[in-house]
Amino acid sequence: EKKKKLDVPSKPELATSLSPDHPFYNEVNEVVSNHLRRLLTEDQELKDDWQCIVDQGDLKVFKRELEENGVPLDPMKAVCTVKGMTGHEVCHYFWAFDTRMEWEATLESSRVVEWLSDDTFISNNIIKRVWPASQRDACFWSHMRHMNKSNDEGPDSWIVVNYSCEHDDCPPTKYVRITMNVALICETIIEPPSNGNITRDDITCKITYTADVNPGGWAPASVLRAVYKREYPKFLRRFTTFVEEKTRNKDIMF
Ligand code: 18C
Repeated sequence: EKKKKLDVPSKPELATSLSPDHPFYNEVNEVVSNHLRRLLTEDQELKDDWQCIVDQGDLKVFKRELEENGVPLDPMKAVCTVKGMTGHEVCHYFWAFDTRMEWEATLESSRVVEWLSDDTFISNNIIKRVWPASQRDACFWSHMRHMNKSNDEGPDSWIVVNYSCEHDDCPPTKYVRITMNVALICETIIEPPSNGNITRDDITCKITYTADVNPGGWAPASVLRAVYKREYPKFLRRFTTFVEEKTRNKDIMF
């Protein structure tokens, strides 16, 4: 049976509201494009050197073991499928600063350092201490954008990137500074209902999360790997449950 063409409510096309003269403009665009390029080679990567460390069906976590001068740098990747929410909603809540502490269990505190535009801000995040390592913090920009589609049939996609940066109002003086390149990419899949009226039951979101984190100095690899294996799936469950609760009785944000 031929699928009926959907009447998905239109939304304004968003590129970035960051001005092309902004000092971060080139970096933000470059980092976003690199993530998209990386996503396109995903299946190949999963076949080759990625190792699956958690498989719960709808949620899988992969890693690649990597160490530099004794510092564990294992790139992490997770894929997760959730029903009842759009990629726009999932990305919105991953990016939104005002609700970050409601789902982030690994942070002790978080503060905005500077807003660069209405889709990009810099924050300072103090991470809970993991014994026996010293306490860490991070300073990164968070950027959210809608991805332009190459054709009308493909899924609607959004991306959020959290990428480490330096800022005069956020010197790395008190804690060990971690650096990272994290991306959350979401695709919305809509199963067309026969009556044409889309409800949350017709929506599935495919999430791809990648995290390259440098713990910024000595950290015992075995402890870190055990923490990652436990914390990444926990984060995805907790975060997606949070989005589900936030969106449950609300209009769908396409
Ligand atoms: O992406 C996530 N959150 C974003 C918004 O905050 C953002 C943050 C990313 C920081 C991630 C990584 C922190 C790694 C820290 C290394 C610390 C080294 C300590 C040495 C240990 C031996 O992009 C979601 C991030 C989900 C992260 C899951 C793994 C994090 C492990 C962090 C350790 C702190 C855990 C404390 C938990 C204690 C529970 C009792």
